[in-house]
Amino acid sequence: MSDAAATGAREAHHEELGFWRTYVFSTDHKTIAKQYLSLGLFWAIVGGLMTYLMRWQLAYPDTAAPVWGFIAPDFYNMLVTMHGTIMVFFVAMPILLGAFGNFLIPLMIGARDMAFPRLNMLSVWVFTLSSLVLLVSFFVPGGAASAGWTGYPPLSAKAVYTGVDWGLNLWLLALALEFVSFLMGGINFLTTTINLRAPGMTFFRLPLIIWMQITAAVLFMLSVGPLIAGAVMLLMDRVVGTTFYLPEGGGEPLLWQHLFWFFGHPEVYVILLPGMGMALEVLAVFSRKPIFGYRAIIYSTIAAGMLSFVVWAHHQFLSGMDPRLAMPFSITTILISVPFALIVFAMIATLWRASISFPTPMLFALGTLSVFIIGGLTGIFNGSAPVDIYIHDTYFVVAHFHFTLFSATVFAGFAGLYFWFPKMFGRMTNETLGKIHFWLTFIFFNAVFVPMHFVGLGGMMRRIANPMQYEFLIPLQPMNVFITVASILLLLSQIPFVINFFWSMVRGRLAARNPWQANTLEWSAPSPPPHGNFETIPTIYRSAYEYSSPGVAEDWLPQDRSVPMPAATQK
Ligand SMILES: [Cu+2]
Repeated sequence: MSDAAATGAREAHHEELGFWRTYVFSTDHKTIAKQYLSLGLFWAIVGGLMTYLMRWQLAYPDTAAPVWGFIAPDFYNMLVTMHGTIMVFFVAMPILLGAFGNFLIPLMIGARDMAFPRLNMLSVWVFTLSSLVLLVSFFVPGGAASAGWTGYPPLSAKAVYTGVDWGLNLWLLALALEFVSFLMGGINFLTTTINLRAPGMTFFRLPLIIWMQITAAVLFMLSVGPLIAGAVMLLMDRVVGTTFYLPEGGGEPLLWQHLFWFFGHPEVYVILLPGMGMALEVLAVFSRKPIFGYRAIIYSTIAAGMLSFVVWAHHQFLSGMDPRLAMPFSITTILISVPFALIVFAMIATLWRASISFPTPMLFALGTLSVFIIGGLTGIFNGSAPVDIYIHDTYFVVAHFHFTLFSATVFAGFAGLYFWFPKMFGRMTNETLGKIHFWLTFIFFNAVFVPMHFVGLGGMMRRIANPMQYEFLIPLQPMNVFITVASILLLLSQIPFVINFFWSMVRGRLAARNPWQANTLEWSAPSPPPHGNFETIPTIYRSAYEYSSPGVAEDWLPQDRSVPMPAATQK
């Protein structure tokens, strides 16, 4: 027995940990997952509400300025910068990897905990520290960072001219701490999956979400190194007076763009893959059918992961880099849509001739699929260098990445949350509120982001703070007003979720072990699982996606609702 398994087994019989060790300094992966979830949801509120100041400014610039006074262009830049930073690094990553990765990996592979439970605890606490640093950065002189979430120099290296600008320094520090935290998380994800699988859980019996989580962890760990080095160089330019990125000292501003996007594109998949993995699990359960093309999905995931390292300069077609580089990066970018098209095809084929039911998690999984298809298709436009010349940095791009990231983060995140809520909290959510939440979110999401494509094609650039100052944008103003109104309705659409989430946590119907009649391993543990997860570690005889009969699987049908063990564990 490994160390962690021994600790888990010991702690499984030792429930009397004090308050601090149970809820605050816990080494239990499930508690750590909930800590990540709470921090992620907190930041989602902060980063989400920031958009309303931006949208107000964009729709009614004349009223926003006098009322608030402070939606000056500088403040607007800060809002844009911090919204992007928060949503990618402090919402998507902690929720999709920190919360779901931590919660699901040990439970779904049949382990008692992560391989390094204390490292796991350290990871969430370093993330908390990083969150605090980011919070503090709002209150230093000059306010938080405002150089865009990509922090391009020479703008971001301006401290050498203007003195120390603490907002941006703290922004760099917060990101560095967050990277350290997720490096520790990634080490845990990978080691746990390699070493702590239950007997019989071969790699090709792993649930797809696990494959996608560990691929995401590998992508993150391989791509973040150059960015950390780049960030140190940027900090030195700002504080020590070096000129790595400043042309007047012989530096090269483009170097940062290369280092940033060498990380930035894989980072998109670090978010996207866990999201798609969750949607896949949910689709499989509520289609009552094996996943179509299980191995093809795994190979596609790996192919997309490898290709993601050779597409980065598609963000830089207009940056002044050698234009001959545009062609190879266009080709690799369009190539990378192939594995994703394959995964989407597998999702649709899984639905084909299935006996589909539509509880809330399934609605959100279908939302993930449909929204991702549109986001993926507009990506092909962006990836083509000649087209990108016209749409680069416009709201078309803003619409594109919100379609992909909203799909992976919001729709898949909600699919996962509604689906695993019974396992996390031991209670069921309310279906009526869940369905209302889905339909309102789906409708108003599209009302917000579909028109953005047209605003972008009309020429509106992404960081314009006052569209009324540009004559050619004035005819588009009604559309900006429409988007703002729709975005307020999108915010109000989250009320049913908030009520549902807190009410169900306390008052929801008690959940059985396996309320969805699902087939993966976490459902064989009690709801919620105790410290140590399983009464006895199960032995696995087949993949969760293999059934006795082809087509509609009989194992799925609730012949006997008292049978707790998933089919994957039955001989
Ligand atoms: Cu990219």
